[in-house]
Amino acid sequence: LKWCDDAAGLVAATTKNGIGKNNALPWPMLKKEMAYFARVTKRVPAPTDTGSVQSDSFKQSVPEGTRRNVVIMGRKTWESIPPKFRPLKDRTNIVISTQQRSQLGPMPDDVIVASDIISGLKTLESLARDGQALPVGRAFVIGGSSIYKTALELPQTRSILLTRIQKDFDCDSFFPTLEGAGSAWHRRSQKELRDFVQEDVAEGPISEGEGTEATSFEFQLYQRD
Ligand code: FOL
Repeated sequence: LKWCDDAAGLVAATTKNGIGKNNALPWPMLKKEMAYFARVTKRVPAPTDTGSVQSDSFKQSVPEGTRRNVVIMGRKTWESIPPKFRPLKDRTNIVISTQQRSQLGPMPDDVIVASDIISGLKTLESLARDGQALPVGRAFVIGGSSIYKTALELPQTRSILLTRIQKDFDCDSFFPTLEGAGSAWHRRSQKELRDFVQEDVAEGPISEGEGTEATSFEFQLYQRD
C-alpha cells in the first residue's frame, strides 16, 4: 500500500474509553461533535500537506478536487448509522465483514465490502486505477472495537483523532487504551491537531446540552513516532 501510509482512527470515547452501547452511541446526539466528525472525514488535505496519504508521484498525477477520503468501518458500525445518512456522503465507504456482500442487508453499489482493512483499501486502489472510484485522500477508521484494535496494530495507522467525552456514560463497547506502560501513542498539541485537520479547533472542553444533560468533550490528537 505505497499510496496509503497514513491512516487515522477517528473516535469519540468516554474517560473509560467507552464508545458504544447496544450498537449505538452511548450519549445523546452531540451536534457539534458529529459535525466535527463529518467535516474532518470529508476534508481532503491540500496536496502540500505532509499528512497526505499519497506518494508524491501519485499526487502529481491527480488533478485537484478529484480525491475523496475513505471511511472504513465494521459491519455493526455500518448498521448503527441512521439509514438516511449512509453511505456517509462525499466519502468512499468501506465496510468490513467476514460475510459476503450478498449475505448482508441491502448494500449500495458504491460501498466496498471487504474481509479486512488492507484488502478493502487494495480493492479501492484497483477501482481507482480503473477509473471506477476516486483516488483516496485520507483513510479514516471509524470503528467499532475490533476494527479499531486491528487498525491500531497496522503500521499504516499513525494518528488517532480522539474526542474525549468527559462524562461516564454506560458503555458495552470500548476503544483500546492509548495510555500506560509501553504505549507508543503520544498526545500532540492543539496546534498539531489544527495542522492535521486543517481547521481551527477549540482549545479545551466544549459543552453541549443543558443542566443535567450537559456533556463536555475535547478534541485531541494522538500519534506514534
Ligand atoms: N468519531 C467521532 N469523533 N464521533 C462520532 O460520533 C463517531 N461515530 C462513529 C465513529 N467515529 C466517531 C460511528 N458512528 C454517523 C452516525 C454514527 C456514527 C458515525 C457517523 C452519521 O450519521 N454521520 C453523518 C452526520 C449526521 C449528522 O450530521 O447528524 C455524516 O455525514 O458523517
